[in-house]
Amino acid sequence: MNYLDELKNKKIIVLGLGVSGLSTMRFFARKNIDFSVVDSREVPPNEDIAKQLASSFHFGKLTNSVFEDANLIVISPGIALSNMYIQDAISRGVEVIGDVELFARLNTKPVYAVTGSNGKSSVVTLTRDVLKQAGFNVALAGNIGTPVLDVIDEDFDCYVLELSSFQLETTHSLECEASCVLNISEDHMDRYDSLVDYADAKQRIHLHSKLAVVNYDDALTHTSHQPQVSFSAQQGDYQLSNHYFSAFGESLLATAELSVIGLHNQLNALAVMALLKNLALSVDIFKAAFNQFSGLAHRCQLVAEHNKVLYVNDSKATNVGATQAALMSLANGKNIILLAGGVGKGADFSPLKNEIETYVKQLITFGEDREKIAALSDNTKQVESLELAVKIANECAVSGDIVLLAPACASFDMFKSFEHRGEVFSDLVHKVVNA
Ligand code: UMA
Ligand code: ADP
Repeated sequence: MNYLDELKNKKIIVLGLGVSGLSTMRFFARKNIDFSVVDSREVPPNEDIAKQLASSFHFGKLTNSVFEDANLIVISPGIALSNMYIQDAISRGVEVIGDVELFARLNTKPVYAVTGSNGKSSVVTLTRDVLKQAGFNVALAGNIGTPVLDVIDEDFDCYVLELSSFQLETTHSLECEASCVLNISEDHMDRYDSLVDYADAKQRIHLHSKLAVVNYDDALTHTSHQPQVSFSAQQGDYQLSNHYFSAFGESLLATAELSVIGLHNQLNALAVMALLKNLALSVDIFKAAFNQFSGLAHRCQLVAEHNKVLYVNDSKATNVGATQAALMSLANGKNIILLAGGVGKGADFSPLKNEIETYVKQLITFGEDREKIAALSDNTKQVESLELAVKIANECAVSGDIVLLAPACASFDMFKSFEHRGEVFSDLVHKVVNA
């Protein structure tokens, strides 16, 4: 019996009605597979569609009885496996998997998969661009926004998947041509007991991989999985040497061919080369894709230049590591006016102290965790809104400075998303510079 037929004989619950839940429901409906839906919210998103497609539904507080009849739960990434009702179901023998595991069980095409604390979206996008340049019909999906089951039925040559630790927790059989853990630094500490737990979830990406890509400089990405290749600024199989991207001692391409700036972007480009190693693509293909890559919105994006002050939107810097990378990449001496704050997700902000001392002339903090970040510097202003933060930054800035939004926090205390926060910032900047 094929797996789709097996699914037809199961009592399935789709748990969570966000983007992944919606995609999973639509997938089951396309395949004539019966399912129920559950969401812990009284009024979940996609409620109407769920009521149309599912055979039964439960919205609101979870209880044990909600899961009583199920033998397969397809859980959304935003719900932790440690949830007591899920643990109870698992102990009764109920199988709990994510949409990526469903994809893995049904997919027959090559997969290139990337995880890490920072740079995932940049790396998967550039990987997709290189593969396109090489003539492949390639789909980009996963944590970047398009759920994997939305693209499984189309006729792609291969898939590039961005996978979060949340998705990897419930993925067991994903076969990859190559898989990469880019870097690991604190994030989602409200969900994991320790950094090691978080790293262990990410390492699952290599479980069935033909090639593991590791960051030589970041021990938490190291694995005993074989075969493997490494990338690094100065060491490892893929490295930067004399302003060239080089592989196994051979200089391949000038780093100037990469259109986006910053050491972190160069490392991301090396990771792309390592990930695609076994395809043995020509240097010209990488060159063309690297030339054309203009970076993603809300990642160290220049919003305006006014009176020789640069205004940079790095709203996607939702953790400490990303803010450190932005400061190191952009600063020219101590010329940064840093706007930071929001929901810290239980993070320890102290690793930022060094970069703040070295590069930040004025720290302005806002949002839920503003006080914790303010404690990192003697020269801090705490404000109630991003609007005030931009206004004060503009008043402080002199020629040569950079006003940088790199919050080191999630956005949902004050904004709908990191995109929304970045858009508000850009609008505010345009207002003050045009005033
Ligand atoms: N929720 C409930 N009750 C439920 C179900 C969900 O309260 O019954 C809440 C969750 O706690 C969470 C929110 O609803 O706060 C969304 O959770 P979800 O699992 O329904 O999320 P989706 O809408 O399916 O989106 C998910 C990813 N979100 C998360 O992992 C939280 C999206 O990544 C991803 O793009 C999408 O699947 C498609 O694959 C977003 C993200 O923030 C961008 N990811 C984290 C990150 O990048 O740091 C991991
Ligand atoms: P992710 O999908 O992992 O969140 P993005 O490519 O969206 O990664 O970038 C998120 C943030 O991390 C941005 O602020 C970006 O400037 C920064 N960043 C990108 N690549 C790296 C890297 N290799 N190391 C550290 N920070 C990075």
